[in-house]
Amino acid sequence: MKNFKQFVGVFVCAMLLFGVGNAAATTIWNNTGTGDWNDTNNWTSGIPTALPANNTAQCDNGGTAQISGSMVAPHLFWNVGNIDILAGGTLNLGQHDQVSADWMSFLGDDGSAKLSIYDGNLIVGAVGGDPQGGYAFVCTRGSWTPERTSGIDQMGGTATFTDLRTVRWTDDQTGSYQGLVLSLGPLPAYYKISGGSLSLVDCPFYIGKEHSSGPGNGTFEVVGTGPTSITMGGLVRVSGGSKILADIGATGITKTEVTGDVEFVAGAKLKVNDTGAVAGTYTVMSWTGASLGSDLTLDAPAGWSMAVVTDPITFVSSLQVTLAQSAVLGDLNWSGVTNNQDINPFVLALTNLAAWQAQYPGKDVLAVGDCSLDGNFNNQDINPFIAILTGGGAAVPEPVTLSVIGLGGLALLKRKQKSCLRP
Ligand SMILES: [Ca+2]
Ligand SMILES: [Ca+2]
Repeated sequence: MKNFKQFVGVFVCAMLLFGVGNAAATTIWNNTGTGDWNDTNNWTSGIPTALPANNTAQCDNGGTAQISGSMVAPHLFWNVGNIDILAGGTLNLGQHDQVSADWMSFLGDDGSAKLSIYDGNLIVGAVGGDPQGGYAFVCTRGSWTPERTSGIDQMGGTATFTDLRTVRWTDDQTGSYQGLVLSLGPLPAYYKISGGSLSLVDCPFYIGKEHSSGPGNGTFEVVGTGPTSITMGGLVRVSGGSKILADIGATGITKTEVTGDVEFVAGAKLKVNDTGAVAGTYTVMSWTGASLGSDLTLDAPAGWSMAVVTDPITFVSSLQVTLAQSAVLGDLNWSGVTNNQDINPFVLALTNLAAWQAQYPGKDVLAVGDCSLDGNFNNQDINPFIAILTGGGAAVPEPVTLSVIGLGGLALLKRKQKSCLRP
């Protein structure tokens, strides 16, 4: 009873301090299918409004809220469900001018959730002076139910996180984790951007954040399919369990700039996507007035090697890596393995080298085609190529019938070439 009295006392004091009108209120999404955010029937207590009314928007039922107008939610607690920000839509979570006020938690304690930005706007922070807001989580520590993944999938539009940076937490965390946090601890979370603009204004970005239960498991993935601009102002820290997937060399990424420190914690990965890789030297990130510290594990696609050009420890103005593909003998289509898929490219290279080079620009035909290892690529390489394909070399197993058909074509080619060579 004593505790209860204390509780009542605290509650009454709180009511006196903040007033009934300002008491926290929650409105819960009750549509298990897909519905309009701006439809009061989809909420238990009405459409979320700016303070001081409904200041928490919550969803636990797996439904999808679509936003096509200008909507606000001072707090977002989307445990299980989805939010789609459509063309012309804006979700503004910047409603406070105080720390620890703007926040969103896609996982909370109960599940997984996803926010998709199609062609609208997401605003977090951006109200008041300095500081302007609290923090933004994708996947919190919550209760440790395994196999939950939450994320943001940005295909266009804008996402802006402003000045989420001030409060330090000192419970079982290491230092501060205010800012945009992708995964706090081992539960996976991601931010995938394939178009639009992502801006972190004076806001740290934790790609994974170490927790007492383990390293963070965040993935920041940049896919170069549309015009994409990424500006990260503040610390960018990639935890030992997390990674940046960079589709480097891809078209469409117009700007990637970091203006704060970059830390790769030991074991953190920079991984080049498996598709669309092209050999060359790339600037993965560029920044001003900052240093890149600690360790970095490079992880290239199979058959490729990646090396840091610039020293990741010393102060540099950019992080550059070279990407090179290792040659496999007989791999005429540069897929990383030699199999029957290489027969047609082999025939093409022998009969029309210019056409082969047009199909595999920048590739060295000798490196893969000189199966006789005599320094030339010509019909003398046909038999050694067949030997590799049929198991005489380092070829991978393949369906027998396909091989026989392909090899029959090669044998025909061989006869033709011989007849051409002999007048
Ligand atoms: Ca191949
Ligand atoms: Ca040769």
